[in-house]
Amino acid sequence: MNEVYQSACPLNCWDSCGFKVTVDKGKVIKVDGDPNHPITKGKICGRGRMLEARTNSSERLLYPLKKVNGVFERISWEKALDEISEHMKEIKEQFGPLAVLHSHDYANNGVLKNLDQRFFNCFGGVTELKGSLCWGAGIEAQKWDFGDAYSHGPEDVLNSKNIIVWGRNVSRTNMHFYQTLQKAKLQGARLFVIDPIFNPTAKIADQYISIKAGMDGFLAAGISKEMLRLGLEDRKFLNSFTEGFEGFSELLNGISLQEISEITEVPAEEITKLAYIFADKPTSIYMGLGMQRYKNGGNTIRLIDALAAISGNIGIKGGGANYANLQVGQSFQYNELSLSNRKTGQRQFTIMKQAEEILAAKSPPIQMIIVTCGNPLTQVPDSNIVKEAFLSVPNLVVIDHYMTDTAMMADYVLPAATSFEEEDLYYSSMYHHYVNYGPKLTDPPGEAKPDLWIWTELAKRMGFGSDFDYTRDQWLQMSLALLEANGITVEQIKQEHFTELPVKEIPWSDKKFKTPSGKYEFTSKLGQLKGDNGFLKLSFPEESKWANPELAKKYPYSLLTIHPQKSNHSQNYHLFAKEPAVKVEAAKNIADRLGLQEGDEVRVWNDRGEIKGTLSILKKAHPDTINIDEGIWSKFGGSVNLLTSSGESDNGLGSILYDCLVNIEKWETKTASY
Ligand SMILES: Nc1nc2c(c(=O)[nH]1)N[C@H]1C(S)=C(S)[C@@H](COP(=O)(O)OP(=O)(O)OC[C@H]3O[C@@H](n4cnc5c(=O)[nH]c(N)nc54)[C@H](O)[C@@H]3O)O[C@H]1N2
Ligand SMILES: Nc1nc2c(c(=O)[nH]1)N[C@H]1C(S)=C(S)[C@@H](COP(=O)(O)OP(=O)(O)OC[C@H]3O[C@@H](n4cnc5c(=O)[nH]c(N)nc54)[C@H](O)[C@@H]3O)O[C@H]1N2
Ligand code: SF4
Ligand SMILES: [Mo]
Repeated sequence: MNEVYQSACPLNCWDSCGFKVTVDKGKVIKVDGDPNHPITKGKICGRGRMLEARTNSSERLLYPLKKVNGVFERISWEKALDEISEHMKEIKEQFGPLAVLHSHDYANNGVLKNLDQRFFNCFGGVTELKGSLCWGAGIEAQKWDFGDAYSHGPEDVLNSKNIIVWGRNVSRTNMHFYQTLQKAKLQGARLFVIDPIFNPTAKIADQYISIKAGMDGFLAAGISKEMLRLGLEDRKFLNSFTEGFEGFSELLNGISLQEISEITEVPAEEITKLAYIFADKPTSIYMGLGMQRYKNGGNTIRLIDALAAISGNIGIKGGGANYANLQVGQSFQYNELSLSNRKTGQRQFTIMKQAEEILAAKSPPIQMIIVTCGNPLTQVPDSNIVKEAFLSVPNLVVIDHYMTDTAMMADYVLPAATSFEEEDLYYSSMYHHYVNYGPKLTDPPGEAKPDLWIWTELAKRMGFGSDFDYTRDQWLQMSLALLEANGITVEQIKQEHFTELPVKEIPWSDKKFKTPSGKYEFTSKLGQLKGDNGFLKLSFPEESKWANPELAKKYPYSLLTIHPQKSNHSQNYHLFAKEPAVKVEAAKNIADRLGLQEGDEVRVWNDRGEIKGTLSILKKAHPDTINIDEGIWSKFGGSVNLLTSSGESDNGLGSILYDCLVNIEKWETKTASY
């Protein structure tokens, strides 16, 4: 008999959907949306549905594996865990705990996935990763401006007169927001989409603004400049609640509208028109993460924040510089879960430069890498160096569901349970503020085990087993400690399947900011504390004709590597019915210039690497723009990160994945001429 259970999507995504999962004879057979979920209301995407295939695929890792003479052999859990813990003890003894690197990302939004940190802290503290490939530059930017990165509640956009979707691929990456946008439009809101690619959200916009990749900070500055020229700024907000406005205004005086138009490749009249739109309040900005993955990414987000401030669209209904919603994650108690006070030492590499740092590390050298919830060989920039670095380390342990490109390089591969095979709570700090319950619905196949079981077993062997001697309920209770006062308990969430977290619907409505001055800071004191002068800057992407004309001559095209429609990063490609292949999407002007036709085999390259694929012409993309979706495995022609740079954003904490110049040529002709 089939049973249907309420559950939750674990994937790293804006939407954090509620699920209805059908189980038949101990097997998940269908994943659907939960119509009772207040935000996601029964609708889910293909990636969510594919979790059924991800759970049941015959390619799942079923047993621990050890590489012997270059070949994987099955090994018992006992032996694998004994050997790994012995290696860890030896390494700690000889080199200290920092000789172990924990390389991870956030492939699973489960609260208890963070217990990996507890394990490593109890070990004495390992080399950790800081910053984020995903949203790091923008988070840091909003901390400088507002004191933190908070968004409005998901329904508040219905109060906006004008909505600016700025570099967010809403219909593909944030489907429930797309539905709310459609509703807002029906109610009369005007929608503007700013993006180098004419994406499906642009199709429903009242106006699409096509922009040169990486130049959004200049556009925001241009709109601010026009607002000041036309006297459209919100003087009351500026005078009462901000600091450092004079510095910003001076910056704007140093550049003309004409120059801004030339740099952004947006006509001056469009910039002026946008100044009026921002003055016609409330105007909300919904930023995506694509546009801050550039060298100037921090300043880009800061300049957009500054525009929201000048126009007085902060802390009001229907407004906001919406980027991330860290209030959601801050509801949970992570200090006690992670036991950070157990660290005896600390060393951090940025996630972007982990490979270079591994290769350079001397005191101590990296002797072991443990990879959890991440696939660095595919997802971390500059794959050739990532490969070299990971292969240079004597012990590589990868915990995953599948034999990924990273797992292929490992010395030990440990098979993990999927979200339907263990109990956890799921939330995302990107969009809405509900936490969802995911019960254990089935047993893992073969000998696959939950990550938490693996940490617990390793902890026992390492001599800190008592720090892991808790039941799932106790762990979950620990994570909810801060919420008890609001009456939120494990029992309640289990019963109700989701719960609303006590966060502000309209952040900053009291105009009390979390900055050192308590005001909105155009000149950031936090930035100054961190060694920057804190001023807003008009700066270029690292790889652009403005910053590096020589490079731009050799590599004239901007390469974006945006998130794929049907896969969450690298997680689904191997499960597609049709074998995936690299699709190279290029703006029409490139095809016209080079005489390329739809369907041609092309090569895209720069000094870091090359990739081959099939050309698809984008009729409406911004000139000189190319896109190859990220996540594709090497066996299918990837990864796109063979081309990307491991540079760090201006504020040090973000990636510059889209700050990437390339060239392109037809490939068939090339092979024929050899
Ligand atoms: N289908 C799907 N959905 C996902 C994911 C997935 O892998 N697949 N991943 C999830 C995760 S982890 C994240 S972080 C989010 C990301 O969600 P988004 O921020 O929506 O995704 P991105 O693909 O990073 O890029 C968004 C948009 O930025 C545009 N863009 C790139 N460069 C620029 C620029 O310089 N200026 C402007 N204005 N726009 C630019 C791109 O053309 C694209 O339309 O999506 C989540 N949702
Ligand atoms: N070129 C380019 N690169 C990018 C991006 C881009 O836009 N362009 N986007 C960046 C962004 S926004 C992000 S968030 C990162 C994502 O980077 P990653 O998180 O590394 O990517 P994923 O492919 O989602 O997942 C990594 C692995 O985690 C495994 N996994 C899933 N759940 C679990 C679990 O519960 N336990 C364990 N042990 N493993 C699990 C999956 O099987 C998968 O192999 O990629 C970044 N890289
Ligand atoms: S991947 Fe995102 S949109 Fe799709 S089901 Fe999961 S949370 Fe929902
Ligand atoms: Mo991400």
